[in-house]
Amino acid sequence: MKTHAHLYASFATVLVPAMLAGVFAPSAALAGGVTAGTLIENTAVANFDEAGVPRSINSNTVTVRVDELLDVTLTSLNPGPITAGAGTTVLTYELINQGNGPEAFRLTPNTAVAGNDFDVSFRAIAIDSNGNGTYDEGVDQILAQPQTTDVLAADARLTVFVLVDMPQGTADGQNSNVELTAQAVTGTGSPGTSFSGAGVGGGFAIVGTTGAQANARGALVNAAASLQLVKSVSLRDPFGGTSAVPGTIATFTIEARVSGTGAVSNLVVTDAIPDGTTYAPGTLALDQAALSDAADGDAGTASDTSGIAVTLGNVPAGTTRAVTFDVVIDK
Ligand SMILES: [Ca+2]
Ligand SMILES: [Ca+2]
Ligand SMILES: [Ca+2]
Repeated sequence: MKTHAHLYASFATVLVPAMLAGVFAPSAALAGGVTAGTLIENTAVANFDEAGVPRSINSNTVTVRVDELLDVTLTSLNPGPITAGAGTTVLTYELINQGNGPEAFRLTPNTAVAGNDFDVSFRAIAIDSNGNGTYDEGVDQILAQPQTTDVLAADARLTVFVLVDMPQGTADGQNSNVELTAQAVTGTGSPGTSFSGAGVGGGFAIVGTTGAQANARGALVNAAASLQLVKSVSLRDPFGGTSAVPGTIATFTIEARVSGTGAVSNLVVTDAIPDGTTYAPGTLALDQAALSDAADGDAGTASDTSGIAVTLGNVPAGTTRAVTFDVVIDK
């Protein structure tokens, strides 16, 4: 150690970045250490007096080229399970090239993680081309299979999106995990495994402590809204009773009950006017507020021939909407 300390103190050690010939750029500390391909040159100096005259001689120079370390980390950027509904869900991961040289990484998704309540279907892997941290359809690049990143510089970070689709029939509150694996394209293996000639400048590429591969898990929970449609009828006969005779007014109530989590969208309730009855004009109502029979600005239409239709649109879970209308039993 003393010898080394002396050599450094005498400026006999110089670092020559092979990639940037002639340019010495003191860089921030790299995760992977000194940049791959760097030449570490070392010349010893001896000072002495010869017959009272100060003399100095140099040793031969020893040159060591720094090999390339292959290391990678991958983390999920979703702080907890993503609440996912029908359609596509985006999980976000961050890949960091922890090596000391340029490297591309192969990305492999696994949607069938042990313990899943259900498995999502894999759609695509995209990279955050515009670097804003969120997935932008049509802007962020979808990777072709086999999904492989561009070559990333040492210490470069890349935000990766995994797009998955919710299978139909998944119950509210069910959980699923999606695992992403990143592997150095040059090779993976136990730490210390070396690939001759595969490193920067034709040097060795050596697998680092991460094994040159990493995986991370993102989680999602299904927020499913389910719809129940319940129909009931009450009767008022011409005699003040509740018998079903010609002339009896039948009031139908259709309840749309949305439960679970999330919402249903584009909800439209329709009903035909039963044979043997006639629609009682002006009786259509939604949650006891009258709707006009005409197709106009409100949510409802009604006629004897076409029946009733009420547009409810987006209805959040935990909501019940009630549509009512009257028919008269034909005489
Ligand atoms: Ca490389
Ligand atoms: Ca983006
Ligand atoms: Ca209307």
